[in-house]
Amino acid sequence: RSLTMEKRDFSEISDTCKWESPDYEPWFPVSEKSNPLTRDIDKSSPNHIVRLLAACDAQMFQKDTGTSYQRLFSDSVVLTMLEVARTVEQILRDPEDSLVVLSGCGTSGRLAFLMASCFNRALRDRQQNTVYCYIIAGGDRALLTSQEASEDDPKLGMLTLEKLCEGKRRVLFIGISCGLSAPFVAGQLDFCLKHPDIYTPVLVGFNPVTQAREETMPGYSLTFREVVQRMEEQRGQRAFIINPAVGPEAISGSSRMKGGSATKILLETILAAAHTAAFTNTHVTRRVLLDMMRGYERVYSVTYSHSDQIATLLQTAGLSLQCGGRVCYLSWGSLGLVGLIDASECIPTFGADYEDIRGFISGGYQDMDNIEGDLTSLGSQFCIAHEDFVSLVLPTLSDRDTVLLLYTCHDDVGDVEKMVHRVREKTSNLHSLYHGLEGDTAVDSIGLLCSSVLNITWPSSSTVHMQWELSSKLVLNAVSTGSHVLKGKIYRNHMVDLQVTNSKLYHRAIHILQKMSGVSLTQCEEALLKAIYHVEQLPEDITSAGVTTHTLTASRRNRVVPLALVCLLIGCSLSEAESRLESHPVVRDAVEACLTSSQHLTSSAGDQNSTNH
Ligand code: F1P
Repeated sequence: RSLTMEKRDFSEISDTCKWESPDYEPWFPVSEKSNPLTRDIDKSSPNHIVRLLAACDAQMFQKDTGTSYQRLFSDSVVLTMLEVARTVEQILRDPEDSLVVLSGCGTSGRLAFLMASCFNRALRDRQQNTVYCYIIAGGDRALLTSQEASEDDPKLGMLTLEKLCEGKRRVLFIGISCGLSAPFVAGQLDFCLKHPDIYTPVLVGFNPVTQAREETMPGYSLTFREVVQRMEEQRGQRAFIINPAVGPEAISGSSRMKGGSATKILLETILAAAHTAAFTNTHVTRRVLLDMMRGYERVYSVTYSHSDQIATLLQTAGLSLQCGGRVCYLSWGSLGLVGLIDASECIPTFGADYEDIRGFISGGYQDMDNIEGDLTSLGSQFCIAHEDFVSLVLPTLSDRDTVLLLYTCHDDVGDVEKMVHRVREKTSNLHSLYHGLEGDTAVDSIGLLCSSVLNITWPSSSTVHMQWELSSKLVLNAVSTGSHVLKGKIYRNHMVDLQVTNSKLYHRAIHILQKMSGVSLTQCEEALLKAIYHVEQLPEDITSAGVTTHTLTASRRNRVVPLALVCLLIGCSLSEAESRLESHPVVRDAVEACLTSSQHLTSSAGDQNSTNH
């Protein structure tokens, strides 16, 4: 191996642990820090992007390194998981008037839905009553679109929970907020603490409790951190906190990636172990939990052992996006939900159009089994069945578009084959991700019709379908993130053109501006507000308005952060910034052009801007 390769490997190893140092971006919680591994991801090749994503994902499973951070496999984390699993086990043994509620915002709410559906299905298969419910801020439409404003409403969270649990005797409430930050979830946790006779709250997130959000919430007296402190006082008896650190996201703050994967790993481990114990008349043990989590670690390794094929997919999808084409995930079974979730997240994460990356699930809403049922009438964005694909997308499909099939050996291969033939009439840019079982000898007639095939073989187990889901999530996250990186949406490892639709994203935007421009937070906030309201001077009624007013206005505007950034970098007016952005439609190019012209490149774009914090 060449010396440069070895040097790079060495620097990757030291970058892997760098974020754990107390001096590394100390003003950010782990979930918002930028990952030292990916600082040049925006300039990387498809193969290297996959390698970087694999290195970031590996941080999820890193063992305790003796720092102040607890990790997935830390004793304290596993012990709390054990206690929660035993509580679920008790509910399964005596389910009368009891509920296990999984709740969250954005990705966390989508995963709550995915897991509640999966474990209710497992109960139905055993002819048992279902006990799981999900809550997602913004209701079912948030499963497919971004409804981030509801995330900021603690009272709404509380009322939704109260209504759902009316008349129940016992409720285990699992609130998921990767950043320990969503007001919607804080309101629910607080409500549980106030009604300990019925509710036991569990918080799942990926920051230490000392990094829980401190900002006040509209119309609410407590901060997230104060709610967490109250939970800590009850910890281990009436309240549980599961919060290992999994390292910063590959794209800063993009908690749909590791945050989502780790949520799935932790909660599926807890729930699956509780099911096994309750239905085999045993008890959940530490070893069972550890074995399952190690199983997920193997899913990670097996999936990324196919890095070359993942890179091919990412490159193809990137080319489609670059030339105005579309990427469609056509999935069968529960992989359909994974596809829908990944695709829908591209809209808020990358400011993508819903047609850029779009998911379709074989049986549509029948397969979804969501509370509010068929949402098709809400608009074409909510048309998710394969028949919708056939009527809305297929007629105009061409080689510019990428189609990715996701299916397993449990799905109706005949149905997959029919779809393949229809797609092939329009494009040869067809790829497949297939999960099979060891000993599976079926002839791969579908693969023969695809330009690339990613076949993964798994040992048979009762939880293999959940492993397929995680594996598919890793692949799709890599495809959607990597293709947007190739499209030029990312600068360094920041998504600059983010939608400023809630208070977390508002503050993230200000910090990105600060990091890129090197000027004070106050100046950055002013520039952001000018871009949001499209004014050159800020009148009193804007400066005195609350963040909710700002985010509501921002949700109706495009490219506010790039606009503010250009203004800050070259000290120009909004209209000049607009024309500069027009001449550089790729955000990364626009930022670089400004940095070069203002000679900020060496002095202000670095990571050394801490002095202004
Ligand atoms: C919830 C969330 C994310 C989404 C975006 C806005 O975050 O909706 O899922 O990607 O960042 O916030 P959290 O409460 O799980 O930290």
